[in-house]
Amino acid sequence: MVARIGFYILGASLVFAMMGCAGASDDEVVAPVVKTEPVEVTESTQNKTAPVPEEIKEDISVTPTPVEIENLSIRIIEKRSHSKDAFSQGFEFSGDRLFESRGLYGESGVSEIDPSNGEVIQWLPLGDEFFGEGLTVLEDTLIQLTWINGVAYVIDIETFAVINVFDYEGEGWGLCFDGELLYMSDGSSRLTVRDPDSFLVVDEISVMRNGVPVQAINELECVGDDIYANVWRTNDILMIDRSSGNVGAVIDGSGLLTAEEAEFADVLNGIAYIEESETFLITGKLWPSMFEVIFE
Ligand SMILES: [Ca+2]
Repeated sequence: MVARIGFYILGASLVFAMMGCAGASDDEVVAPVVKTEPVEVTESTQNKTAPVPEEIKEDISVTPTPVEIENLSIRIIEKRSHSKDAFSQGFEFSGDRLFESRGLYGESGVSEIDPSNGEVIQWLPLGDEFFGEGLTVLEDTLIQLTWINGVAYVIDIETFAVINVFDYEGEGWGLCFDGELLYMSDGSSRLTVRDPDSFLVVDEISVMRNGVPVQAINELECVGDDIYANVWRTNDILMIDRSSGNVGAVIDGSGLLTAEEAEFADVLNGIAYIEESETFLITGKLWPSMFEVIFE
């Protein structure tokens, strides 16, 4: 535990140093963020209604390619606790370790959480001006996007120290790594394909459902030849062919929470594949629960 706290202080100090938070002395960075004024989840904090980029409008002119789309449902294997304070933006395993990115201003950061009960094991806060978004595992690092800050943090998976920062154009929403390339969503129907060493765009994919672009692609999970994706403000999880961008299956993720649980919960968001069992762990923003599931 002492080592964990040490990692935390080191990581937090580095983040503050890298973000130019002058005045935040080491003495002040001693414990997981003290939230004296919880950020209220309002329309403005979740407002992602950016204008549709020109290139997306052009997508509409693309000749529709009929694709057989499978409709799948969710079979729950186990329901587990998840922090209702976690505005989940990225969710991914590295072996049996589970990592989560949290959003909202003043609440953002990266955590390692216990997959059996959702308890936080390590926590690296972002500065108050940063809004955390998608997260993926790349070898022995984590990469965390920010929404409109235009930076992605590369974090040592053991020490939680920030070891590099990438700049990028546009918004950051979801991120996954297929073992060779990174795939990133930006709230439109477009996925940018990026070089993992430089973070530069090497290709683009337009996500199409029956020939129609799907907007607001959010959290991502690379599994084999497919990318699983949440769609903001829906209960759909899409299975997308990563080479064509075509949606091959739609998974209905509605009805997972009880009415009581849903009262303060935000949207479904967060897909983490469990390689060993070939199952998924899914959750949502401010959800008190996460679910190990099979799509069938
Ligand atoms: Ca994921």
